[in-house]
Amino acid sequence: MSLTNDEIEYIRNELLNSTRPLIFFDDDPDGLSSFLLFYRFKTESKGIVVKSSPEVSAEYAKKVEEYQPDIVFILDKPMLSQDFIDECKGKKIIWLDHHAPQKRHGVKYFNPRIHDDADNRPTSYWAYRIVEQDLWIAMAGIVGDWALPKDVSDKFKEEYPELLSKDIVNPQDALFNSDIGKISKMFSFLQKGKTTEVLKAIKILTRVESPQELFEHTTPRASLLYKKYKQMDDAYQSLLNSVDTTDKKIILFTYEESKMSFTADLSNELLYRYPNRVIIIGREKNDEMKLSMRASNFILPPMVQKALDGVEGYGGGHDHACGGCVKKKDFPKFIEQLKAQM
Ligand SMILES: [Mn+2]
Repeated sequence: MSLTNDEIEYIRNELLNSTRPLIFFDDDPDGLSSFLLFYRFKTESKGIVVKSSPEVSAEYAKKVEEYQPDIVFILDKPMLSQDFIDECKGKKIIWLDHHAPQKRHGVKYFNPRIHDDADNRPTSYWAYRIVEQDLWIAMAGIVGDWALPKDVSDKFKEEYPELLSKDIVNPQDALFNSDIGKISKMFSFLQKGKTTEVLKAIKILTRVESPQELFEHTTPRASLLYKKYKQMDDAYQSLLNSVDTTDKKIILFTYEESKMSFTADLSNELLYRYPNRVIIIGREKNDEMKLSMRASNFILPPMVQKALDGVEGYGGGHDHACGGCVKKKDFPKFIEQLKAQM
């Protein structure tokens, strides 16, 4: 069992009966999609995108104080500061997420993994189950989080065969090889860049009527979005094209701090295109390399541990996605020792 029908109905009623909801959401396609679904169901809502940190920190309590909502929703954020909750002084807060379950006081917390740890269907999936409308927006968020739950994707393929063909059965192909995947990418790229521009784009997205409008940019507002997306995509493609793929074991891409906000998009796409290699994105800072590593065909943590032998640094994480940090001077040694195990 995942989120129960009672829980889904509870959240729906709270949203429906609210008069001035304030919604904080994550700045990825899943977070944006979840917000758009809630907003379009309850247009009195106001949204605030929470960028650059997985946590809704205490500082955001000021926004609550300023806006005076009757209820606060937190969507797709893995963490919520207890100070934020305390500073909201008893205001009703509903937090819907699908990352590792957290414990907080004074918040109504909904997470499918509390009931079933294996169920990490995206927040936009649950948001769709709550509002039961705008399936195309939900799918853009779901696919963006590398998921393709059977119930909604079957329904979507039925309604929009041109956006997702029946032959596509795994999440990677949906993301990189379908038109709903392109809409998902728009959701990602439209949230990059200057905040004022991002807010404008989100505002337009709340009004777009159909995937066709967005995709074929049949209205001036959709053309504007498409233009913004295209600018970001051009920058992204030039980064992607600059990645050296001659090494058949490891794809290594390093960049200087502040230069880029495409890390996740880039590593996901490289992993999709080169499933047999280890993808390493390194960010240079002072005399260190901060690493983000991905691999589909290797279990990374033990390999990373071995590669750290005689290297100043640390690393670890999930089977197919790890993080780490090593001194620049030891970086070549780390890479050699990683390669030796492949
Ligand atoms: Mn998510």
